[in-house]
Amino acid sequence: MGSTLTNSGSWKSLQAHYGTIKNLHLKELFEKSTDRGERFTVENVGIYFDYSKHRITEETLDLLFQLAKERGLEAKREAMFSGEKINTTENRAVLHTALRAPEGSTIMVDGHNVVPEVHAVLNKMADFSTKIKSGKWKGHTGKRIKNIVNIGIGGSDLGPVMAYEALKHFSQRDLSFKFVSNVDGNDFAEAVQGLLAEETLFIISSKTFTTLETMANAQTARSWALEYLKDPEAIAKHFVAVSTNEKEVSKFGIDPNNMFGFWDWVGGRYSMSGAIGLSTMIAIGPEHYHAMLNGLHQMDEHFRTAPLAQNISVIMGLLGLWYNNFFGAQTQAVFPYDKFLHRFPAYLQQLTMESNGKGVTLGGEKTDYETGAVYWGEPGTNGQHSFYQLIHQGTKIIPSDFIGFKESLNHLPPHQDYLIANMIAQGEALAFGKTLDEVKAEGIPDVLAPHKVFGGNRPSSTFFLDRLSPENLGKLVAMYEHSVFVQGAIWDINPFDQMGVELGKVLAQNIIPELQQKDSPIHHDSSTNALIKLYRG
Ligand code: G6Q
Repeated sequence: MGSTLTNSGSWKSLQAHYGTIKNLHLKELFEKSTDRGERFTVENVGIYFDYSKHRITEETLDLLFQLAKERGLEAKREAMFSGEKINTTENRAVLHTALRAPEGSTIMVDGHNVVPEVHAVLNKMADFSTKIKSGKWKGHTGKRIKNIVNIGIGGSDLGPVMAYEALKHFSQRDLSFKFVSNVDGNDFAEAVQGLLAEETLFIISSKTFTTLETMANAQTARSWALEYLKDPEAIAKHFVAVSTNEKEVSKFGIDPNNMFGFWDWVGGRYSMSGAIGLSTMIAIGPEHYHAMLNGLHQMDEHFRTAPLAQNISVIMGLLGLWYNNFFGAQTQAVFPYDKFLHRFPAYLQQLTMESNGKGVTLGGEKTDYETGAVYWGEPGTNGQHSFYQLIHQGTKIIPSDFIGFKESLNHLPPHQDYLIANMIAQGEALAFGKTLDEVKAEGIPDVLAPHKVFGGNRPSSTFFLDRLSPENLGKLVAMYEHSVFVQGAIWDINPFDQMGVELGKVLAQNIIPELQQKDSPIHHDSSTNALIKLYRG
């Protein structure tokens, strides 16, 4: 019995190999091979990836690459890039890579090349962004737009807000950007505090244009705008849409000419490089936006063409799987040492957990192995003053990604040296720790000494790039996207559907009328009934 994965030769070899490696200490590995810190690295497309501080040997890597081959990773990768309908549960191609394909390339979906459409939308976005920037696009009363409010949730929010925050340094500072996602009315109320409707543009971002939260916020935005602008004709100047659903966009009252489209072959959480990035493009301008696309594309090409052993996303994905499936690690931490990336872990949380949080194979069998890890993180150095304690001395194994930039976007010595010194020191301390003898040698009394021991042997990756430019942000995003793909391919799950998220969209719809019609009968379990009654008052 057992799945094809756990029955495969390479899986069994990895299991046996795990037995021989689980007690090996990183200290030993580094002592045995003094150039390990250079050998276990890849430098490509401007990313230096150091994976030497992982509990692996050459043999581990060989076995992991063998597993990837045995699971058909290379063929699956090609199937994605060439537009095969690999999202089998929704019968869709998976082509976020087409959103950043250079003009002139060819990617066929259902017999036609989608690249020209992608560029037509990008050009329309650029034209619109330039009009906003120059003040040529005027609000209903003739004033220029000063505030952009993106209304969207999940994939229609996390990418845009992450990218805006990450690239703020490159943004046009006389425009303000707000992001409303939560159906909690406080989110909208706070976002529009102090804004004038005549200077405000709402971007309603929703692939389906039916999502409860976004539609509720969009209606509230319309009422808010009309309260000041009075005239329904004003909507055309103050609302634009990003969607695949032209019918619903028109029904809402947005002129389809002011709609920026995308396609069903782009998953929500993979959509930030298409029209969903409209707010990003307005903020940083078309040129920087294209630089971001170029970074994404460079990483796509790297993933598509680099041999497995030199492929950054492949190695990342396999290392994650190694800890997840053999060491029993439950979580994976991401620590960007750059404050601009403070929403990056939240963005990755959706990307990784919505994609690989699956428990059945493509064939519908229950997996007999663990799948997606819990991703979490915060920027360094802040995390060091709180939860890093558990990573250093707790009982859990938490593989960690450190992301740093050689150059800061703000030259304020000595901050950057302090920042990067901290990042490097954390990886070092996690790997090598401090023994009881070393603690005692420092003159620490015996009674305290055990508390000051750091076991070490805690794995981490370090990613170093030159600076947080739009291009490099693009590379980082694609790097993680593809590492998610690698794991999904090996686990034989579908990283591109999201039935669990869709369930949430349905469940609340049943309870809304029960909250609103206070006398209606309710037939849930006793706990749910009691909560509904409590709210009804
Ligand atoms: C992403 C998910 C989900 C989705 C939101 C918003 O991959 O499917 O987060 O992006 O539920 O959906 P709409 O864009 O359709 O409003």
